[in-house]
Amino acid sequence: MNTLKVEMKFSEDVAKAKETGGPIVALESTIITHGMPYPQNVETARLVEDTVRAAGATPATIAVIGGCLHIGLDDNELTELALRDDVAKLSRADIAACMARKGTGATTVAATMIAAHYAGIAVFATGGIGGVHRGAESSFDISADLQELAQTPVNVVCAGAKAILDLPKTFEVLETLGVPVIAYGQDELPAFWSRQSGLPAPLRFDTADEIAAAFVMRRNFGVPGGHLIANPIPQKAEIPAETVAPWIETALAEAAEKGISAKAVTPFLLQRLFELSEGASLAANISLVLNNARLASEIAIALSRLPEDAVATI
Ligand code: PSU
Ligand code: MN
Repeated sequence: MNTLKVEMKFSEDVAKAKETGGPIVALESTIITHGMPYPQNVETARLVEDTVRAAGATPATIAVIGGCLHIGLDDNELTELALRDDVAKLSRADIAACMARKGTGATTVAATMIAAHYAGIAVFATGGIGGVHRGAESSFDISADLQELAQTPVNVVCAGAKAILDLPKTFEVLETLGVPVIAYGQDELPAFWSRQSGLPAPLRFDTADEIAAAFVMRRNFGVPGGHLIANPIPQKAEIPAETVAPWIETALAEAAEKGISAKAVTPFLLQRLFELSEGASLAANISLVLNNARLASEIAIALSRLPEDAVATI
């Protein structure tokens, strides 16, 4: 039954970093295939990888290609993913089915966490996690990303949950699930395109070392699950919440009118925001992802520097 083994391929750089115990930052691929238009998607993916390298870590962009779980992509693979419009959006529910059928799919936050953990990578940078959609009281649309954070031990660095969501409900659910939600360097949770959400952060940390220590302490204590680190978008790139709000209202109304549901909701809203903002939402999105890649690299480096005995139980 050889064919039913998980087929996993490390890129050369990632294999080398694994051998030497060097810091690695996992990166998702749904943001490339379903989160940004071409060619900005592939340009951003490359920039994010360069940012991780410049910060002293090794990037590992994750995707399923022809059934094989790739941990680290080469430029051809990255470009092909970015160009194709038939790539599946994979989450916990369907990543194994995609691998069994030898399919090709991009990994969401949830699926990237699963794959990163399987590959022994504890830090992951993204843009914004999925969460509780507005109107979830009737649609029940709550991203699988939240459950994943509750069970898979990976540090997920984001700029908050995407502001198209119901942010108070998203953070309520994270609290219920026991996920440590950490604002980086401020007291308030950030809101993706904006630095402020009006919601107080449950935890605040100001250094990567503190984040790494809290993560290892949680594991050593035997508490499963990940960490969510909410890193505010850089000041010069932020779009004030009042500016974004009407675009979100319009996009949400259109989604409802068109009956957009399930996996299509987030990509539809992001694309409409890009159009309504005349590209401003995308420019902000790119800036915040790069900022998250920098912080994730610092956390990966901090983790790799912890003494052996501190991480013995990982
Ligand atoms: N962050 C971005 N753009 C994105 C996403 C995150 O800046 O497109 C993706 C992530 O892969 C996340 C997904 O897991 O959106 C959430 O989708 P859903 O709401 O269907 O769970
Ligand atoms: Mn959903």
